Amino acid sequence: ICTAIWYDCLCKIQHVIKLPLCLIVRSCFDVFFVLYTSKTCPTGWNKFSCSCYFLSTKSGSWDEGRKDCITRGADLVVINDKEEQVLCFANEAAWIGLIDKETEGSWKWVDGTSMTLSFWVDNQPDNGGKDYGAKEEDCAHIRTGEGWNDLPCSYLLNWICEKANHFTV
Ligand SMILES: [Ca+2]
Ligand SMILES: [Ca+2]
Ligand SMILES: [Ca+2]
Repeated sequence: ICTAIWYDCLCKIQHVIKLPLCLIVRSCFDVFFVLYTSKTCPTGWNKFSCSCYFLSTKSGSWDEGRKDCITRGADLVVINDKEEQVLCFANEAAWIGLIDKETEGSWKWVDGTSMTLSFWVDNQPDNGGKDYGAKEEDCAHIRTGEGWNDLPCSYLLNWICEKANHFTV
């Protein structure tokens, strides 16, 4: 709810100062108005809020996906809110930047933040890698038109990169 209030606030501010601003809401009272670095995203990337997004056409392990994103000046997507979650629904299941490799059950984003808001589908994460001949499931992916599931990191999926399109705060 507070996200909607802040977005409304952003609209009003923009009317006054006429600068291309975007809004980063980390929590209700942890909010930044930041300036876009560019009005557009690179070809092949989708613009949404303060970031640009890229869905890979290839598939690979979670590590391969992350490496590819870094090569593109981005990283695997960090899903910060419901709007971003909806945006990331794709026709392909895809890796996101969320892992519990370090400590089982303690999910962390690639930007170093802990997972607070989550969109797991029912009965996930189950760390049930045995179904795939692996020991564990430590990498999260977004299912087609659904929420998240954990899978063995070596599994081959597409991936979603996110590139910040604003000056850092
Ligand atoms: Ca994000
Ligand atoms: Ca796990
Ligand atoms: Ca699972």
